[in-house]
Amino acid sequence: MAAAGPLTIVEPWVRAADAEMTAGYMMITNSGETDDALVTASSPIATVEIHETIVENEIARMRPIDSLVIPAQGMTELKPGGAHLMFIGLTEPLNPDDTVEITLTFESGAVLKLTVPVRDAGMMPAMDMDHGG
Ligand SMILES: [Cu+2]
Repeated sequence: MAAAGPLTIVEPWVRAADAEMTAGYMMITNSGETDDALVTASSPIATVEIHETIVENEIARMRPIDSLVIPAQGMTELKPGGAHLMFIGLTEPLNPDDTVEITLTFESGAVLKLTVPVRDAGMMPAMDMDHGG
């Protein structure tokens, strides 16, 4: 678990993948009195974007967003089917029990460096990863 000021990262994980792209998930809690927002995510192993999932005509699509608000006295969950970190152009395969270094930067200036475990997607509920291609 990593924390900076009022921000705490809970149960982060990255989906195992052979190549190309994958996604990362976590809960971010904010015990402070003011809203904050995740504005940048980076990793040595890929380009990282912040994505949200929107449903149009009953089809789920993902798109990059500039920031993800973490409300004061609240929390935001990045989860399959919702907001997530998108890892694009993986430089190496990710296997269960590997770890991924992730740096998160927030609007407040807070920076969190995480070492995140890789988990097998088969252990998680099924979900289509449709990026529209
Ligand atoms: Cu995505």
